[in-house]
Amino acid sequence: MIRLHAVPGSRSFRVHWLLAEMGLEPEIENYRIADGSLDTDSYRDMNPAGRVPALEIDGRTLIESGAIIEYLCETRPEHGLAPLPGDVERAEFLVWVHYSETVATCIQNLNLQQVFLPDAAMRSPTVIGIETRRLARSLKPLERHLGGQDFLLASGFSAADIMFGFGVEAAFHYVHAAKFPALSAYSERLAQRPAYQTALAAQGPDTIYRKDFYEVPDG
Ligand SMILES: N[C@@H](CCC(=O)N[C@@H](CS)C(=O)NCC(=O)O)C(=O)O
Repeated sequence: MIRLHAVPGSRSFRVHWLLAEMGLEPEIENYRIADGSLDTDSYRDMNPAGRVPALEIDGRTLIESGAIIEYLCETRPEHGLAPLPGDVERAEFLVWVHYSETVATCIQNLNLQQVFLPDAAMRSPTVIGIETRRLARSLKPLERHLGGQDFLLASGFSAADIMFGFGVEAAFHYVHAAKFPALSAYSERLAQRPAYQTALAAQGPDTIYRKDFYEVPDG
């Protein structure tokens, strides 16, 4: 049994997508952010921080999307979705897997300010402006990198693209896709993958964003 604890549109999509690339179909337990469903004793027994994803697999419960991605690639190497220790691209793979969290943290801070605070008066235009600039700055080196090759690794698609690709799509709620043409093309390339489509259809509709784009408010 493989069970994924998920919020549609969140980092749990990374795990769902990787499982689909491996031809694995998890049972899905869906939650919502900010409705208290992650804030229960039984969920915190799985993920003490009350976050998604959590993945029940191989008789254990794993948390942290990056760790889950690395674990799945190492325990299921036959899918060839990551360079393993000793491979010349291993170090670069690990850098991109973890850099994806640098990008995701900016998005998470913007989600809190722009989506989850219940009252507009609680938002800080200063913080939103700073985080939007930090997000754009963290994407710029990727824009250059992906202007020259189709995927993060020169050898082709890998699980690093799953870690990062999820963030690129979310980032375009806060930075204009037109300013990042290589990343936009990359995001579309990833979205065409059959496994991406499978996971997207199975996860259910995004429950996070209510608008396509969130401008930095005046102030
Ligand atoms: N580094 C963790 C971050 C997990 C995380 O923060 N997930 C978000 C969704 S993308 C969440 O569960 N947020 C719920 C909350 O902040 O209450 C990972 O990669 O799994």
